[in-house]
Amino acid sequence: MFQKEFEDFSKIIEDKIKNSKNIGIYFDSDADGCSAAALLVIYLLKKFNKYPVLVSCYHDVDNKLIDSTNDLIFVLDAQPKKFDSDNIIIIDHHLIQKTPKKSFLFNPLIHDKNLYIATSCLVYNILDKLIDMSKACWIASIGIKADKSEESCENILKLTYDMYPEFKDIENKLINLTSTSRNIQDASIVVNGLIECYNIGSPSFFGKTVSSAKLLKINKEIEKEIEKVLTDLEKILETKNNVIYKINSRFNIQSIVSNKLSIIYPSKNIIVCNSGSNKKIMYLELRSKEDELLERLCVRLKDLVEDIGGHKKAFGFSITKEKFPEIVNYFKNAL
Ligand SMILES: [Mn+2]
Repeated sequence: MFQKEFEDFSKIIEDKIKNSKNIGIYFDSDADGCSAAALLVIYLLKKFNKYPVLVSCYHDVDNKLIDSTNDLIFVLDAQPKKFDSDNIIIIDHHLIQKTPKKSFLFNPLIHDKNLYIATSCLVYNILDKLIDMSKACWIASIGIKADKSEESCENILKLTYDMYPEFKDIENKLINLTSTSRNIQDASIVVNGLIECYNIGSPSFFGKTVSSAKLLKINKEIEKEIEKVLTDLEKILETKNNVIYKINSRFNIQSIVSNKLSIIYPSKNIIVCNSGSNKKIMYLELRSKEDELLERLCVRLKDLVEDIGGHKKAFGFSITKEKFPEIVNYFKNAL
């Protein structure tokens, strides 16, 4: 599937890279985005000896792109809404919100809206047309497994289990550690950790190299912090049905915390807020069993928020910090 499309797109990529000096990779800070970025860096180093600028994005690609000085920009596992230019190459598998006029976009949904293929699998297949990527198959497999797209990426998974039998025993640990990217401000540490292990020659070094060991330490800190916040919130939720709670953590743990709470308290309305280490933005996570409530709130909130996303029972969005009091007031009245 897509062999011709992979090949055509690989030619565009190679041609653009050849004519660029300063390359930036903007990637979604989750396991799939980080794996995709690591694969692209490996290719750039191997073939061109070029090391790109790495910028991780957390629903804020457009905001990050404002400051870009790169003459070639890759956007992986995400898509800019405002920026559209012929020096932007997008590889993504999320719903296409706006078809770009100038940017180069590879998204399987263009061809078939029922296809589900992880971005790391797409990047692997495209780059594999240019150089042999097989040694890096385990990196693609992390993204594939984390995004649950095993069905459409069987070949890469099979290759991984054949080439790296050690992968099977550590895959959950790898996915968990790579997913720490979701909780930290700068996920390039995850990408670098993957590349370091690739250079040594085995995924089993993940957690032992400079970057990945640091990541392991951060991961433990995050787990502790989640536990502490959960204990605090459980006390509050025992007596209240609607809660707006602001976490003061430098890690983005609001989504994990609210997911766990919504399982323990499925009938309560829970809003968890946190800025992580972002100076301007506040992230809010809503959990409620009342679909209508969420829908109503979201319709009303559209003009106030920077970014909004999710499904019926779980909604996440971001606002600029100065709007926080207004939003809290709004919720207090609406709940
Ligand atoms: Mn993805």
